[in-house]
Amino acid sequence: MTEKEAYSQAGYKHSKSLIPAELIDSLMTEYNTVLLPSTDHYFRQSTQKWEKNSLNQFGYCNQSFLDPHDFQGEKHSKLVNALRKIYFHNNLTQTLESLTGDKNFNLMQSMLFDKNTATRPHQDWYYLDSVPKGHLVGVWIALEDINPEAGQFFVLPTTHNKSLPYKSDEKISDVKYKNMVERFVEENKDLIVTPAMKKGDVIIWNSGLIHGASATINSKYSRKSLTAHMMPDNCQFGNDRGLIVDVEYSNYQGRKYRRLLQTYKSKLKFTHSISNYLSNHWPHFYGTVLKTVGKNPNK
Ligand SMILES: O=C(O)CCC(=O)C(=O)O
Repeated sequence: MTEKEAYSQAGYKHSKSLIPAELIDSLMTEYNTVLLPSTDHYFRQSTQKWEKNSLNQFGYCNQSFLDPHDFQGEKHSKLVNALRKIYFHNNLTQTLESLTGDKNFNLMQSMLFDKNTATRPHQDWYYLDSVPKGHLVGVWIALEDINPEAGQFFVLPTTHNKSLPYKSDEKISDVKYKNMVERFVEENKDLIVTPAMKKGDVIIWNSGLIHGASATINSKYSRKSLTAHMMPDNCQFGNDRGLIVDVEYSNYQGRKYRRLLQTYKSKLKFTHSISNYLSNHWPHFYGTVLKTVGKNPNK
């Protein structure tokens, strides 16, 4: 079986030593000197809120950083550059192209983790995917050798072929959706694979593959890692709940990344809190309100 066939069958691939250590070291220098001590607000994927860094007793940032590839301001410029060198590295680009057969991958979303946040299992296509579906890929990059007690990234091979039917409230409330996926994982524990990740290793997965992160066993261990979601240029961007998004791109050395202009505004903090509360506690009411104002209720 070729690597491409194995990827297509399992829905993921663990590629060892793909990202050179010196690129990771440069990124970590910027992380430790600029981002970790920063007192700015950053938007957090895990809480969907703008928050300042909160550090645990071992000095690791409790929250992940969303879309650091497009952080604004001079103070972030070296960090942003170090990230783009990793995300657009030839080794990664070539691996993506040879596994999927797709070309010209654009960077649609990124995340940086200092420690495990025990991400609940999900399929990416609920949140973001190519249109037509199934061409977006997830990328997980180890920025250090990951200790098994840190809490580990896991996948459920072959589940990218599985369309989990959403009930109407699961389609709007991501908490209810994740409860449903968690029940599936609970019933299919024997499928779980937890690759042992060393610094520079990468996992690549299809947007339909169920994945998540296990609980932290010992919080003295960090779990420094990056993720990216990348999509071939010839697709539209959206999700499998019917959303299609107009994307604005910027360029980095001939490659395209989604322009997000992540800058904190206190009004946005309030708006995000309200919409999160409503979508998870009153999904049908929230869906009706959004439809009334002409918005797609599926985020
Ligand atoms: O690293 C993690 O904890 C999970 C990341 C993830 O699920 C994703 O990027 O889709």
